[in-house]
Amino acid sequence: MLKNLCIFVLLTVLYCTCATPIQPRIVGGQIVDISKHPYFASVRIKSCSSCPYIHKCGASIYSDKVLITAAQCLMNLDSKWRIMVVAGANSRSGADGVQIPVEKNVTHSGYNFWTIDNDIALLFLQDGLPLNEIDIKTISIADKMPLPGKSATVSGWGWDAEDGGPTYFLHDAVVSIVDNASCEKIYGAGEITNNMICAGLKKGGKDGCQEDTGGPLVVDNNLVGLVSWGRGCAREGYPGVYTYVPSHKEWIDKKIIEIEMS
Ligand code: 4AZ
Repeated sequence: MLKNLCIFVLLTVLYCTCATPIQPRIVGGQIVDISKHPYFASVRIKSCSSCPYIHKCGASIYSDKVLITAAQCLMNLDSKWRIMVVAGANSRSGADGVQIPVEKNVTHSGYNFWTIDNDIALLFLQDGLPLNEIDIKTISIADKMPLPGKSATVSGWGWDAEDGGPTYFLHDAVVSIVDNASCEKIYGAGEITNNMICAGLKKGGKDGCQEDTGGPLVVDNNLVGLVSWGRGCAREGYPGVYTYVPSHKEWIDKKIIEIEMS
């Protein structure tokens, strides 16, 4: 009888351990396969010749040779440090996916460290990405501001909580667009510029966080935002603030022509 009870208890413990769903990631998100976000890429940096490349930021594939990320991601990089883009990968530090070195990067000249305005940069790859219809694809930039309340998806390998840690597998979360006027009321007059867009849930719980920076916020399959800043991560009443990419479309296309002609 006692033996049966022990076996029952053991099986119950085993069942509970194995059947517990994998902890949600980003903050309040879920693990997803890269084929759900084939435009997503990781920006990895190495700080010495024998150092490994380490994930730093997210990025979006705009063409086979050009990616869009946040200006923050390229700040304080020593000229000797090397940047690698990894596309088509599911793991944060594994060897899966395609790895291509960055040949040149361009930070928006209006990027302001204090106000985080114009938080955008371009990465030009040494070789073209092998685009396909499965897990390495380009994304177009949205041509208008999504309506408040519209669902938007943020993805990345960033932290799973404000005081949490990085995640090994790619994850995403669905948040809602918050209009700029409401967002400005939350963060203070003048804090939310026309180059920013906010998204989150009133009750918090879902958000991008550290090391999701530069990664895409997508509405109806178009790129709307880049993870940029916010008060903490996923706090109640504080949406995440994103670089509003459509306001930089002209700058992006102009820079690409300029660099590709040079
Ligand atoms: C960060 O530290 C950071 N919740 C990124 C995104 C957000 C907050 C902080 C938005 O890179």
